[in-house]
Amino acid sequence: MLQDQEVHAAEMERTFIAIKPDGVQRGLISEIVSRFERKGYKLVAIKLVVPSKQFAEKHYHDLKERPFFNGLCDFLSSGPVLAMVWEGEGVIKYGRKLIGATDPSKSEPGTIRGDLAVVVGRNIIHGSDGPETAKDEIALWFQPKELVSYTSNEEKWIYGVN
Ligand code: IDP
Ligand code: MG
Repeated sequence: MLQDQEVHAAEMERTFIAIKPDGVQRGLISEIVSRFERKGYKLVAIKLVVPSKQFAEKHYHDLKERPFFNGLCDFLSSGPVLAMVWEGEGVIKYGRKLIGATDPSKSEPGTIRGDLAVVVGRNIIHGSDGPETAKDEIALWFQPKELVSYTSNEEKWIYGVN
């Protein structure tokens, strides 16, 4: 039979979250990081990078037929992006909830985009939309050795597991 800790570990998932150049330039890093941190998710990787246009095109490859693709990739590669991996139970789906709808004019108040952004082309943050994308995006942005596995002292209080 699985021990509590093993069940807990098996349920852990990781998602790729990035603060786009507009969020970085607007000084919103600490505000955004703190929302994930205070929720109880665990930061396992973080770095500030200026992606090349080619890299941005890889990241957004599934949108290449969309009319805004070129402008979007120009924008993502226009300045520093804060790339992160966050870990926690249900973090992929709930991370998207914290972020809010793609178009900030439709995002609920209380969400990151709802509270901090106005237009879809400058919606300050990216989050993986499912387990497969999360896996692909983490592998695109980070080398395995950049992902830090550790036990947070808070976990037993967040999950109630000894
Ligand atoms: P998501 O970021 O909420 O997952 P996607 O549909 O994957 O939304 O689109 C990726 C990004 O492309 C959005 O975050 C936004 O910056 C941009 N985008 C999406 N739709 C439009 C649009 O209609 N006009 C301009 N930019 C858009
Ligand atoms: Mg998306």
